[in-house]
Amino acid sequence: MTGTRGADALMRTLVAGGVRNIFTLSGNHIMPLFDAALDAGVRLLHTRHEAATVHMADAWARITGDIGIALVTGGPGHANAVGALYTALMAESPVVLISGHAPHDELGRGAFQEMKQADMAAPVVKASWTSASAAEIRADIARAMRIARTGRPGPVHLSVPQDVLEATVDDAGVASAAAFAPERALLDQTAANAILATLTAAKRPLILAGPASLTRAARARLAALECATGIACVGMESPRGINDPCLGAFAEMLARTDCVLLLGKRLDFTLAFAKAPAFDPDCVFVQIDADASELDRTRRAVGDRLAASALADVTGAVDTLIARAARRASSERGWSDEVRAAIAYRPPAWDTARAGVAGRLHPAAACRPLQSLLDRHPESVLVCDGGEFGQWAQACLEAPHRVINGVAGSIGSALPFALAARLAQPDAPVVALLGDGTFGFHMAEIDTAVRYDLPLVAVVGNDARWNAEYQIQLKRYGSDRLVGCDLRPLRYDAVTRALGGHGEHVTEAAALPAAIERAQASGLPACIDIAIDSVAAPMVRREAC
Ligand SMILES: Cc1ncc(C[n+]2csc(CCOP(=O)(O)OP(=O)(O)O)c2C)c(N)n1
Ligand SMILES: [Mg+2]
Repeated sequence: MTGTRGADALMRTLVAGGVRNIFTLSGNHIMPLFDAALDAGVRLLHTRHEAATVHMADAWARITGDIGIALVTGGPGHANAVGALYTALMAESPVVLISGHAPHDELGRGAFQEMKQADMAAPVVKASWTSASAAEIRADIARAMRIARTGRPGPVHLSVPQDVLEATVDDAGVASAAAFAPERALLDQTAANAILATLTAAKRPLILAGPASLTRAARARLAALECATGIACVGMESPRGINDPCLGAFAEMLARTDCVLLLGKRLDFTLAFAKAPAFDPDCVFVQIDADASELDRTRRAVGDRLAASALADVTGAVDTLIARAARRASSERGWSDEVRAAIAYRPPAWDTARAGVAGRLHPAAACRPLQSLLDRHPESVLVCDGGEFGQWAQACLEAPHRVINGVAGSIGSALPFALAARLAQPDAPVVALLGDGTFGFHMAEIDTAVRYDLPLVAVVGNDARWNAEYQIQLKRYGSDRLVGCDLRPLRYDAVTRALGGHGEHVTEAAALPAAIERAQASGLPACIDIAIDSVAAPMVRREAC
């Protein structure tokens, strides 16, 4: 019989949905898909750990705005990938994880690597299921891609049993473009008017946006909304929430606001659950969110102070608000200017911060010289991850694209993120800053970057310590109760050289600019290992300076 192999149907459906790159790690169950990729013209970028495939798909999605696809084998390969889905979920990043799976006809009989994979992924994705047959594989892929981008974006999991991939299906039934298109919930005009009226009546209003609004394209739309309303639009994507050091002295302003629009921003721990002293007890809320559960959560937290709310997608809602907003009079915009100034504030002492020990740099001194590299290109990418050093990096540096480990607060993703970023932006500098502990999670991906010729600059703040946890021990239990947080002063630049990359080791501030230039000019994946002072993450308070 003529027909198409399930694996080929799957690959062609991905191509029809716009997919050109897949981040993967091989395994028995998915070999039909590797084979099918050859004919479908899909590029397989094969990595050294399944979690890295998901992190790469995540960064790819955040930078390109397209869906990121990760492909792993069944059982343990799938299990390795699942943890990384949490980062994508909390970052609201549209990723599809496709996992091989034991064949249907062997399930319950002790099949090789048999596992309840869909159940395992379910808590960290928007939807999770196992493809029932080859006849359904095209619809399954289109549905997974549609769900990933519908409403609040996020990851989706599909398990594909080996017999589904090897079966032959009818040639008909190719998914139409409409099958991939996300469903859109538009903002109702009456609700838009009510929300804008509440904001306009307030003296000190703020608009808070969630992680999906922190991509480059979404930030541009937020800036347009800020311009149209005259109200400061603040994106939040850090587990440190209102104390995110890259928001400067923003916490001071939040405590004074009298009206907040939660624009796809969850009212969760990152906003101290709307409690005083983070918020004024009389602060009024309005909300636009794609998830009814988020509107319920806000109502539970603030009761009647939720003055108006609407179920709608953020992207479209921003356009509606821009179209209907009247800009605040300049006499009323002083508050928004104050908010912007607070966010931009950094303690002047950072300009001259020096390490307390010889042969080490203060984290601010290790980060700041990188800004000139990031400023060289309109598409440059800043990646931040890992502990106290990552917080310094986020507070000190900015770039057109910023990819951070995000609300999940999960460390380890920086190298896979940077690699995918480079693939997405082949001509722009990609700079990843991470702690020494964090570098260890995925350092084998340097090899992947070498194999695929993806130069990037990874800057390791090396304090031979899991410092973020060390700082917690110090504060909570005292200096005589430190345990389990020391690392060896390893040379990650040497590790990088051994893997085929370029390495630099820096122990004094004066040597850093030249090391950055050599790393960037090497044309290789590069690591600048900087000996840093083991100081706590910054807490920006204006009265402190
Ligand atoms: C996956 C994961 N494991 C553990 C943690 C807990 N954790 C958060 S920061 C941190 C220390 C990171 O150390 P390093 O990368 O060296 O950065 P430093 O804090 O030393 O600057 C740890 C263990 C986490 N957030 N995520
Ligand atoms: Mg460290």
